[in-house]
Amino acid sequence: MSAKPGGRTEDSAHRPVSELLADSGTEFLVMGVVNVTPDSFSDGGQYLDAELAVAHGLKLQDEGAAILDVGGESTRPGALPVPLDEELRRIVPVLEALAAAGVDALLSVDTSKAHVAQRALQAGATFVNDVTALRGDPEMASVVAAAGVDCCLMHMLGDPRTMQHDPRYKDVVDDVKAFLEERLNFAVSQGIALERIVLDPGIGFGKTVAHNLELLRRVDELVALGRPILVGSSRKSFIGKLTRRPVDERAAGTIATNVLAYAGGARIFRVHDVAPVYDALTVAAATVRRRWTARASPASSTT
Ligand code: HH2
Repeated sequence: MSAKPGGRTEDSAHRPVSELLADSGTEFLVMGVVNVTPDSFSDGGQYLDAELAVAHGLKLQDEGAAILDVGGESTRPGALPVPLDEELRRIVPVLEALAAAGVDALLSVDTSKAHVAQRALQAGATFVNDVTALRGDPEMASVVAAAGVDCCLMHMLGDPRTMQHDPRYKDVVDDVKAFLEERLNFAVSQGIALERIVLDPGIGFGKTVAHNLELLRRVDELVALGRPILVGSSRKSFIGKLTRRPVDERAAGTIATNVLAYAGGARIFRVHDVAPVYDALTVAAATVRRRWTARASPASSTT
């Protein structure tokens, strides 16, 4: 298992993700998506078997993922909630096996249920990715605070059943920013350390194509909140609407959104196609930061 720049070292499991970012040398982290679900919008059913999910996670790590985000409940528009036991049955064995395999990547659990988060933390996760930003379960904030782990607070308008029904904002960036600021203050008031918090505009969660593009174009305004911004645009339907590509042919569109968001100051990128996004961000980061590490290339070339 090779650790790429941005991956965690042996004792880094409990270091804040913001520290890992600062030490990454590239100032970006790629979060690889491991969906253990039958119905996720882009890869539903592909990794429902725990062994396949683990193999997929290991592959994503080798491709450059510094965080592996393991989820057992789809949040696609119209998705129905998954019972607690079923969500546990899907994700706990996968997290345990990844931890037992000694992965360098941080393990993240994509859940809005406090009990699932708690079990995931016992199984080796150190990052709670809660798309409800601590609103879905009243116990979630105290689970994250007590464990002293990282969490991601994401903006969503409504819930997955209703969020794409005519979403409206006064100004989408101002509204999302105000929401994230309020959630950030709430999380800190509940005892979650500021340096453990990552914020996410929730691309595709109650947003039109125009809303998503506006958020990507003005991501610097969210960066001004002072916390690392995570962007989860990977393969989402606005990319399909712009390119007319089916869900498994949206890597190029995904790269465009991530590189632009990186240039605007976003730092964590949740993606399905880790290898091409990692390469694109490596080149983007070298360009923006004027610093890079040259690696031996398979075929030497001077161009
Ligand atoms: N998007 C999805 C799920 N979790 N978490 C964060 N923080 N940000 C996101 O944008 C985000 C997320 C949806 O993508 P996916 O997991 O591929 O699909 P599904 O929810 O259908 O499983």
